Amino acid sequence: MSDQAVADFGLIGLAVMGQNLIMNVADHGFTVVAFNRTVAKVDRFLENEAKGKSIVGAHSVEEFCSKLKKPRRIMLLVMAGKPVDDFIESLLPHVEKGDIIIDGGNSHYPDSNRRTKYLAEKGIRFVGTGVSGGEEGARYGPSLMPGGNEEAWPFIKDIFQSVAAKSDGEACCDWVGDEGAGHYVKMVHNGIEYGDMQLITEAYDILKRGLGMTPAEIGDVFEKWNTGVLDSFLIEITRDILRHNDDDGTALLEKILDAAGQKGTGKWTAINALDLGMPVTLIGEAVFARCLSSLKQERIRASKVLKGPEPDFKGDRKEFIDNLEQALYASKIISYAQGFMLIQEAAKEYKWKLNKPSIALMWRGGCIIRSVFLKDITNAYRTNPDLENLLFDDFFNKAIHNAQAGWRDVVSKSALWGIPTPAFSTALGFYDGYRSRDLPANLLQAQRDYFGAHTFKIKPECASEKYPEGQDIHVNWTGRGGNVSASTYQV
Ligand code: NBP
Repeated sequence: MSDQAVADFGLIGLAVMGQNLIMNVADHGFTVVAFNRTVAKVDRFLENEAKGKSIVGAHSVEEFCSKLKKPRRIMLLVMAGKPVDDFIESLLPHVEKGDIIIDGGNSHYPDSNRRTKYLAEKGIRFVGTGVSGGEEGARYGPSLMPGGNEEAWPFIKDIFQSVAAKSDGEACCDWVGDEGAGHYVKMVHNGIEYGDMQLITEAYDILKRGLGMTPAEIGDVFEKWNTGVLDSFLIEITRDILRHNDDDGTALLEKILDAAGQKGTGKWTAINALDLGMPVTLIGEAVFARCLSSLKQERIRASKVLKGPEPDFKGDRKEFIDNLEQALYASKIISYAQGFMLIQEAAKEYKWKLNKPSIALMWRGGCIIRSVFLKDITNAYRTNPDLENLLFDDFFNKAIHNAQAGWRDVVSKSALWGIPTPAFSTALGFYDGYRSRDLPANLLQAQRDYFGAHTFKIKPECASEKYPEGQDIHVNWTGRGGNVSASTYQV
């Protein structure tokens, strides 16, 4: 090993995430070598933020690699997409078999599947890791969700678990699974984040339009909620946002244009749910709610011509606010249950061994969806790692039953008042569908067979010689069609 090889860890990408993560790694006793495409940023970083820390710089990829102990542990924190592939290509001439390349950007999991295979063919161990928690997380403890080539894990576990956030003394980082599993789990995390945020905005809207409360009053409600079952980072920041006044003494929130942006991870989750045929309805609604919000000009025109009811609150306000807390809690349980249904299906479809208690633990601290609630999910999956659905766990089963009356009150009143609650409503719709032994899909099957000869199966208890159990049956509903059935299709 060259005597230049002083660094335990190398990081490429000196933007906000990279700089903060380097300092976090250095604070935990590791020597880090830093590199960036725009090389001038390396010296600037060394002379400022990195000064006095066990951080060295490199001015070329070759120098960067020569400063790393073997096996080299190299992390990329650059813009997702082509820059990751470009850096991998530029590293290849300077790394050797057994070295580890980690992509910590927000990469789409199929890219990580591809990179794991591509680099394994060259003897390089690839890791695609989800990193959550933004700037502060990177600096003081992110949630880390690594997946890829498992042979890399023993070599990076120590560093990753040292720098990750801790929850009750446990690191919010564990091995997720093969190929792009780490980035997949990060994608679902982001989807759930979309859902949590949408639910919070609906609660705010109901308090504002339904009960006529001011931002400061709503802030007090969120403060109280943050001491109970909803205790979480997103409830906490919402409280602070509601209390943030502009120079004129009014809430800045009410001046912000109501047109939401998105970067795509919620959409990826919803698309994947459709691909896998999983009813992840709440994340889907959360994405569509952002799309609807962005049609601002069209909504202004519609508001002038499309009539609806006005909120007309009667009754006990405190009781209704408690019901709203329950509606938020119950909907959140549904959203996480749906998220884990998706993860479970992905594990089957992509043949990944995904560890559900570890995933819940990784989300408990450091990341945007961190909450007390995730401790209960971790407990549920630790008690029974093969739990079919979160709603079958005793704790969540009781919780959803207790919350139900309040949840139904909120959804029905909002509908009567004309206040949109796509996430609350879809959660309740899912709950009622999931707990229905019989759904009207029999009629759907009959319709499909009527117009397209798509066939149906008979209920086992109604099977007969004419309609044998398990067979694809086509009926000539009109007496005019033929007896040929179409090939069936599945989601
Ligand atoms: P950015 O996503 O803004 O990326 C900036 C870095 O990418 C710089 O080092 C830049 O080099 C490099 N880069 C770019 Br831009 N184009 C490049 C190219 N064509 N070739 C090589 N390098 C290129 O930085 P960030 O916000 O720190 O995020 C880093 C990664 O972490 C991203 O994938 C992001 O999605 C993910 N992430 C971000 C957050 C967050 O809160 N910001 C949270 C979690 C994950 P340059 O200096 O030469 O321009």
